[in-house]
Amino acid sequence: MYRIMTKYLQQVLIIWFLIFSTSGVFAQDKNAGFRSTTSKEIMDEFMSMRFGMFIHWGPVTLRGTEIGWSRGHEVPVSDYDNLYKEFNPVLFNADEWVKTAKDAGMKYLTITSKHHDGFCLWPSEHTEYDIMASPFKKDIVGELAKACKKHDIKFCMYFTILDWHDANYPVHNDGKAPDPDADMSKFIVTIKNQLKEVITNYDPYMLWFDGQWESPWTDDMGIDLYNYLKGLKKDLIINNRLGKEMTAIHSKEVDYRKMVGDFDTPEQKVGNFNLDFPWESCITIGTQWAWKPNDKLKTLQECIQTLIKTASGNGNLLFNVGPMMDGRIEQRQVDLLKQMGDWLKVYGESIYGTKGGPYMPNSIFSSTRKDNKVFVHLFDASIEKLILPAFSGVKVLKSSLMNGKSVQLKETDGKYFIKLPSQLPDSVSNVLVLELDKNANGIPIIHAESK
Ligand code: JFZ
Repeated sequence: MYRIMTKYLQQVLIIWFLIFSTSGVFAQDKNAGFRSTTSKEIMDEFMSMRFGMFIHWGPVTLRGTEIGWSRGHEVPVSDYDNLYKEFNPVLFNADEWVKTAKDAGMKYLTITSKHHDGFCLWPSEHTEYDIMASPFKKDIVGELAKACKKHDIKFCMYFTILDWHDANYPVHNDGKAPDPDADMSKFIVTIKNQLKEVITNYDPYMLWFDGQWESPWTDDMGIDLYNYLKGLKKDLIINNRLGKEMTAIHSKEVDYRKMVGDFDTPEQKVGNFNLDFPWESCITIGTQWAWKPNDKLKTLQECIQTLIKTASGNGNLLFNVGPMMDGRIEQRQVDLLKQMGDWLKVYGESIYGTKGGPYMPNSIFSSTRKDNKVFVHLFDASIEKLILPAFSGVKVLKSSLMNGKSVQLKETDGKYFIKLPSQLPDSVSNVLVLELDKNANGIPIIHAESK
């Protein structure tokens, strides 16, 4: 009797569990409500571009300190919040900026339309704190959108969630507790209105959110905003800084199922190899996001190899410049970017439209692949020979240096022994091309030693 009872109870429990677990009562995933609605085709197109320009700009360039963060720190709030009255970048030329991006081989551009300091670079009907209140009075965002269209560069916008300037947003980066007089629901109405305004006026290809990590913002608000925006523009691409889960500057493992958005955003570092979830690293050309006088810039090799390492991990690079207070991008930055573009003119086939792998990146080389080619990127020009694990079931028909001669490759005991010429064709970064008898995308990932 007791046995029959427990058996019966068991069955009831199982049925009960089946009903309620599917109806969400047991759902543990706090973001079970989120589903990216951006198609694979749209994301594939975005990821095939590989290289974009990030631009951090605003009145803060008059002080040369970091955008947003220096407010109330290096620059007193009373000074920071009045800088817009002097912001008059008379040498701003949207065509010049977009041409700089184009000459660098970049395919898209993302402008900080509104950063944490709350100042809007476009004329907004929903705030007084915008470019029309400055002596400049020109629609920077609008001019950039137009120039991008003209030069066939995808136009994208950075938009911060947190706004330390808006009285309705409860946090002000001043170490104080959230302001009880602030009104988050009013604040959300404002940002929804602003986002509708920019989508209507500038038709951005992608929106790059930020500043969602503070306590007033929740994942549910992020999901609601994502769905609202996709309702306004179905194919809009949206980064993952609408929800709390992100790689950013952290080195913890992230749970991709918890992300709210279409792609991850590792910050100031090359993202981890990932063939499943799209990602884009944002990295500065110098040490600061906004313009810094006499900033230390990356070397040309660091710039190019940052892009190579990103593509090798199957990600995009959003490379940041901070234009000066007069509206120009520093000449030495323009020159560096141009040299990246010159390298890409020769080696672009090994970056654009490729996938990462099959070799996992290491300190000596990394690889990308497309159709029946594997591109092995060699980080050091003094390398003389290379031993690589061979691909199984695939034949190498030809091996050669891109922009150079063919090289000798011998296969023994499951390894390729490659002899490189003493003089490699490129002084910055070289590419060895392996032409295969099959499509390279079918090759499983290979962990190769740094030898
Ligand atoms: C954010 C911004 O604050 C920064 O100014 C820049 O725009 C960058 C692209 O994004 O950077 C962050 C993001 C997250 C943290 C710190 C800075 N964080 O989690 O501590």
